[in-house]
This record gives sequence, C-alpha cells and structure tokens, in this order.
Amino acid sequence: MNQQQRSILIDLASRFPPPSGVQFSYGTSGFRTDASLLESTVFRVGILAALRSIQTGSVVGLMVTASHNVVSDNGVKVADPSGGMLTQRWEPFADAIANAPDPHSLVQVKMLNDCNAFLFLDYHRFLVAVSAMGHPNQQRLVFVLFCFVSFFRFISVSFIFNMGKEVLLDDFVKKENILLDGAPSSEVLLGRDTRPSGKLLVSASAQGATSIMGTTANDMGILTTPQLHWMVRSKNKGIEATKNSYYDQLLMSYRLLFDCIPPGVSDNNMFEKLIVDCADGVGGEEIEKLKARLSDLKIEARNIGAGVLNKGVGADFVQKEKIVPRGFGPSDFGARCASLDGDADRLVYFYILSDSDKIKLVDGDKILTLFALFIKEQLGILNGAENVKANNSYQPCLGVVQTAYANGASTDYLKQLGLEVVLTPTGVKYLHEKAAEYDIGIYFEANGHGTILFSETFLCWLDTINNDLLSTSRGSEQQKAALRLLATSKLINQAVGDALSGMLLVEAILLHWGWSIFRWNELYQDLPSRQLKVKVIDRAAVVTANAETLVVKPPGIQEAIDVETAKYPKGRCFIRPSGTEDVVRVYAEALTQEAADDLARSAARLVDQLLG
Ligand code: G16
Repeated sequence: MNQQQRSILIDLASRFPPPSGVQFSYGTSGFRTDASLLESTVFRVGILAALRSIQTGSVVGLMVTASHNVVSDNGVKVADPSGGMLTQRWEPFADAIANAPDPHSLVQVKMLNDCNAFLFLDYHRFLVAVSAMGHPNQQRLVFVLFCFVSFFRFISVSFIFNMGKEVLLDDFVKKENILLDGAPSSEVLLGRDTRPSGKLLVSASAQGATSIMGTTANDMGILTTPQLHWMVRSKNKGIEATKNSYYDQLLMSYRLLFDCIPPGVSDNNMFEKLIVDCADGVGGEEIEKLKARLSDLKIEARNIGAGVLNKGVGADFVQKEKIVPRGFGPSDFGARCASLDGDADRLVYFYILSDSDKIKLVDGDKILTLFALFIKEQLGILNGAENVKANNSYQPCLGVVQTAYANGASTDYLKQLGLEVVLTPTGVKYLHEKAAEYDIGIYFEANGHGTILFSETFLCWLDTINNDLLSTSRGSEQQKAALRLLATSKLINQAVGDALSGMLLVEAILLHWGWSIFRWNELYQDLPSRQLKVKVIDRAAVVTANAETLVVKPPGIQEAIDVETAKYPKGRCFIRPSGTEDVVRVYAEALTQEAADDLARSAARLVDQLLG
C-alpha cells in the first residue's frame, strides 16, 4: 500500500471512530446491531467490498439492512461477484477490520511508536547519567554504552512487537494477493432498505469503498436485498442491472409459465386475489411497481410503509407468532395471504382461521415442497420424451437443502418423494453453498428464505433438449416441460432467496395445478412446534455441531435437553445462538401443541439457568 493510499485511509477512517466496548461479528447475515453503533463498521465494510472488487476484477455489492430486526437496528452485508453471500473465507477479515481499535491500527505500524517511547526513555536516562559525570572519558564511555543499549533494545523491542501485531490491511492485501497499485478500476453497488438510519450509513460505506483508490461506489438507492444481489450477478454477466430489467425478467418468465398452463386445469384460483403483508418495509413500494405491470394476477398490498417496520407484521412475525398480522382481520377469512419481511428476502403464506386471531401458516418448508413437486413433475415429463430417452447418459440430480428448523413432517414427506434431503446450519450462506452442488438444488429455511439453483450444465442440457423438441414436437407436453423449467430458472432469483420472485413462482405453480392454498397446505400436516428466544449474557458461549442439532458447549446442557425431549412422543428440540440478534434461540417440536410449548419452555429455562 503506498503512502498516498495510507494517508487517505487514515484521514477518512479517523472520521468514523469505532464505538468503545462493542465487539462486532460477521454473523448469519453480516453485521447487525443498533444503528447508532454502525457508522465505523459500514465504513470499514466499504473498504472490504472495494478490496474484494479489486481482487476479483468484478462488481461487488454492499447492502445496508437489518431485514427482520427492529427498526432501530441496522446492518451491513456484502454480495460477492456471483450475487451470493460474501465468501466465508473473508469473514475473519471482516471481523478483524470491524474490530480494529483505531484508524492507525488499520494501516500503520503502531509498534514503531511504542519503540520510540522506549528509545525516548533511554535518551532521557542518558542525559541524566551524563550530567552527573565530570570527566570527558566517563562521558564518552556512557555515550558508547547508551548507543549499544539503545541499538539492542530497538532490535528486541521491534522484534517482540512485530511478533504479535499485524498491519491489518497491508497483511491482508498481501495474503490475498490483491494488487492495489495499478489495479483496474473497481466498483461497489450500494443499496439500503427503508430504515431511517440507512441513508447516513450508505454514505459512510461509500466513503469507505472510495477510500480505496480507483474504486467507484454506485448508490442504487432503496431496494430489496435480493434486487441488489440480482444486480451484482447481472452486472458481472454483462446484463443490464436496473430495477426495470429485474422486473422485465420476472414478468417475462412468469408470463411464459402462465402460457404453459396445461389445458383443462381448473381456474377457480385464477381470479382470487392474493393479499400481501409487506411488513411496512421496502417490499411495499416494490410490490406496487410489480402490480402495475402484472395483468394476470390480482394483488392487494397491505402494510406498505405507513406503520412501524416489522412491528406486528412481516414474515418473521407471522412465522414465529402464528397470529394475524396488523392490518388483517376476520373479513380476510378464506383469502390467500402472504407475508414478506422488512427487506423482502423472505416469504411465507398463510390463511386466517375462522373466529380467531390464529392463522394457518404455510411456511418455507411448504414452499420448498411445492417447488420440489413441480420440478420433479417437469423432469418426469421430460424423461418421457424420445429425445431424452435416446440420450439418457445425463440424469440431472435434484437435491433439497433444509436446516434443523424444518418441520419433521416436511423432511419425512420430501424423503417419501424419493428426494435427497440434506441439513446445514442456519444461514442462507450455508444452504446456498450446499444447493449449488446439485444440478437443481432447492433450498429453503422454514422462515421463508430460499430459492432454486440451476447448474450451468443442466441449463445447457435443457436448452439443447428444448431446441430438439422445438424441431420435432413443438407445443408437446414435453416441450412445455422444458420451457417451464427454463422459465423457472429465469423467474427464481439465482443469487439469493427473493420474496417477490418466489411469490410469482408459487402463484404460477398454484395456477398450473389449479390448487387453492388449502389444497397446497394439505400436502402434509406439520408437527406442532414452538420457537422461543432467551436473552443471555454471552450467546457465543453456546457452541453447536451436527447442523446445530447438538450443543457441544457449555457442557451438560445437551444431556439436560435430551432428558426433557425424551418425555414427549415424537419430541425434538435444539438450541442455537442467533447470528442476527443478541439471543439464544430454542426450537421444539412434538405430537401436540401443548407438548411442543412445554418442551420449548423447559429448554428455555435450562438456557436461562445456565447462561441468562
Ligand atoms: C437472516 C439469514 C437467514 C437466517 C435469519 C435468522 O435472515 O439470512 O438465513 O435464517 O437471519 O438468523 P438467526 O436465527 O441466526 O438470527 P434475514 O431475513 O434476517 O436477513
């Protein structure tokens, strides 16, 4: 790093001092905490995003959002050039840069100052000694001795200090082979949700990104998290990265699916409107844009921004509390409803049960199941085609990825369908990585965060099959199956879970089969479950293994949970530290709601006794 770059960084970084006594950690989905503590962090993540852009020679994204958290929180995460989450290899660097105590510790060798302090001490002692001596020979002797002592002290002090300390950015840049001098221009796309703190934080992150010479920061304004991820991916593929092109792609592929609906399918569902709870977040404005261009689906958007973000509304609230969100009531009984979260990367469906504030939740597991059934059906139809039979050396591999939160009934159902089901720890970054190992990988968290990934190999194969079928049996069910799969790969966000694109795919599939939300929900019956959160002094004290199904630390707690779980038929229970809130989460499942509630409460008590 050259001197000019170093001084720009020190100068700018000193305008964003970190708050004292706060330890930041790049959690499940980036850094998240009270917005008032985040300025230095977003500035530094701006630096990180610029370095990642230089290293990869590609556009990188930076999103300021705290998604489902309360409105006073905010957060920041980085979208890698693929449009997915920041490579996990860089997370320790993200932690280190966010926690560096002062601007100098980012780029300067602090230990030299310490060495100077030692030398100053020596010089002071030397003057005192010389002034106490009368004879010049004695003075010369003291002078020579001073030089020796100082020299050895300098060497040893430098060595000792250098051993433990690092020049954070310099060392990282070297280790990651990032060529700062003469690097090609780099670009960071910035986005934010509707939180009031967002504007200031985006400005700080832009200053961080542009503090790395040659980097441009492009503010895309207020948008959904998945839109930013989509734009990063598109821009790096040479596709226009605007909201308009995002909607063009979504609407074109939805239309294609709509046009491929098999003849004779009941259209009962077609004219029923879908009511969407937008969590008073960014989804409100975006769904209005979608509605304006969507003629084949009636949507009524509620909670579009006038109320408090995520308060009594949104996908997280609906999924955890299983009660009617604000703005919905008995008059909506029987309607097909959906909820987005604050930054519109999660989607759940629900319907209102009569005479109560209770809802029937149709969660991420059910969305996954719907998608899996649809894909499986299209692959089955395609397999019947002569061209495919003739060239059956390639058998696309379909896999499903869930977390421990997946309802046991959903996992059983998916396995009965003959699908390969894998569990990963919570966090899209883990599920996405696993799903990318398949030709078609479907991943969903029960909370509604997920998507379908299609491999390049599969898409090339599909293109060839579609072209063959076009010339031999255009308009056949087989060719339509190929088209449906191609359209699905364009409709569903390939970068990250996306409530808007997921919602359009759900709607297209329901239309395809002529299914109501009730029919969809009947696929299997969820086991009753309960989720709780417990405030603890240090959530990091809980360490888990086996995709978070087992507590390794603190000792004894897993055994105690096992004893409790054994009391309930079909009982299942686990605890894990949240990566987005300062809590330990508890999940329990059992044969009855009462049993699931009891089990969750017992586990929460255990957590409270040991860690609260
Ligand atoms: C983020 C992650 C999700 C995760 C959720 C809750 O969602 O993207 O993968 O399930 O946090 O995580 P935790 O239980 O660790 O707090 P979002 O929608 O808040 O960005």
